Order: sequence, then C-alpha cells, then structure tokens
Amino acid sequence: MRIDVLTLFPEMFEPVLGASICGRARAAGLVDWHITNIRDFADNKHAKVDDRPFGGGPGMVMMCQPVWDAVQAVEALDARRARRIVLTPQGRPFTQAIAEELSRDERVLLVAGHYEGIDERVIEAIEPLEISVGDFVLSGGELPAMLMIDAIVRLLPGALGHQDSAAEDSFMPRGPAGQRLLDCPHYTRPREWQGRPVPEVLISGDHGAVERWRAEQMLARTKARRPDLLDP
Ligand code: 9D3
Repeated sequence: MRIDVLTLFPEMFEPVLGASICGRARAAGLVDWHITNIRDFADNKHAKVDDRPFGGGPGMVMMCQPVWDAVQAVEALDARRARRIVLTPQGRPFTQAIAEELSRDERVLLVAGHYEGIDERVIEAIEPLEISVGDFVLSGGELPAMLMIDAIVRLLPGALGHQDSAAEDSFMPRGPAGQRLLDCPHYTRPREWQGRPVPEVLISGDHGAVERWRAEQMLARTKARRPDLLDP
C-alpha cells in the first residue's frame, strides 16, 4: 500500500509513523508513506498558501491552487488510482469499518487542512471522502491523518505479530446480538498491589468461570460507558 499525505506540517509525521507497528510494517515492505508539503506548490514568491475568507470572519482559508497542484503532482508519481480523503471537522465520523475498507485499497491520499479550513471549491474538485475523527476541536488534520494511518496499517496482513491478531475483526468482543463490546479489565502479577487483589475468579483455574466473568464485565462496562454501542 502507498499512502500520500499533503500537509503544511510535514515534519510532524515521521516521528509518529516511524515508531511501533507502522514503522515495523514499513520495514517489512507492507506500506510506504510519502509526506508532501503543500507550501512547495505555492505559486507566489512568499509561499503564501492561505488567504482571508470572503464574507469576513476570523482566521485564514487554505487556497485552492496549491492544494490542487499538490494533489495532481503527487498522484502522477504512481500509476495506481488513489482513494482521496480530506480530514475536516465537517467529515463523516471515522470508524473501524472505514479503516477496514481503506486497508483493502492499494493507494490512499490524505489531505490535512490547517487554519479555519480549505476553500470549498478545491474540496469539490478533489471529490474526496471527508472524514472527522471525533467531536472535539484540533488545530489541524495532521493528527487525524496519523490516527487514520495507524488504524489502517495495523490491519494490513502481516502487520501484527501472531499473538496480536486477536485484535482482528472476527476476534473482537461481541454482545448477545453481535454488537461490538468494550473489552474486559486485564490483570497481571503481582496478585495483590497496594492492597488491591486480582479478582478471585481469574486465579481459580476454572476456565469456564473466567470466560463467563469476562463476558459479564464486557457487557456491564459497555452498558455503563457506551450504551450507544448496544442500541444505536
Ligand atoms: C468554528 C469553526 N471550527 C470548525 C469546527 C473551525 C475549525 C476548527 C479546527 C477548523 C479547522 C480545525 C482543524 N481541525 C481539523 O482540521 C480536523 C479535525 C478536528 O478538529 N476534529 C476532529 N477531526 C478532525 S479532522 C480534521
């Protein structure tokens, strides 16, 4: 898989993506990413890529031309057709289902905005999937882009060690009606820490009882913390 990112802050990416599972997946040849500075495509000598909003208001808007030229230039670097994505607070919420779909693409292009937003006309021209990563305000699309890359890359076949593959879809905890559930609590040694014992059932040796306890915990925690997962 080839991933391109267009951004005004290219230096943010390598320290994050180079570590952990993403870094290992790249070393194994499963994925590569190319980070492109939109500013390199400014057509004026001041390298200006934003301007004041028509109609007034606070902040600056990213201009069409540098974004469009960057998309065209980067797409020409590889013959495969890119799935285009723009990160925006106005996008559809990112989900595991979207990560799974994107993990089956051979090429993904992410455009991270900054400032108040991107000129709507270039978003229309790109015809992207518009994605948000949640209902909170960030300073730009860079962290959302990295978050998406992490979620996608760990799904690539071979990206996880074998014992990690329980994270895969078919092994995710499910409720009575097949809904996804939150995980149960986990414990390791020592058996008691600062006066807090490990739940007795986990050291009972009764595997059936352990499985029942875990299933109860998953359901109880999901009811308490994420009732939306049980009846959407
Ligand atoms: C009141 C107008 N704001 C929109 C909610 C302005 C604004 C805030 C933050 C415009 C851009 C941004 C930068 N954020 C992103 O680019 C972004 C984002 C986010 O802030 N939250 C969750 N997902 C995403 S994806 C991209």
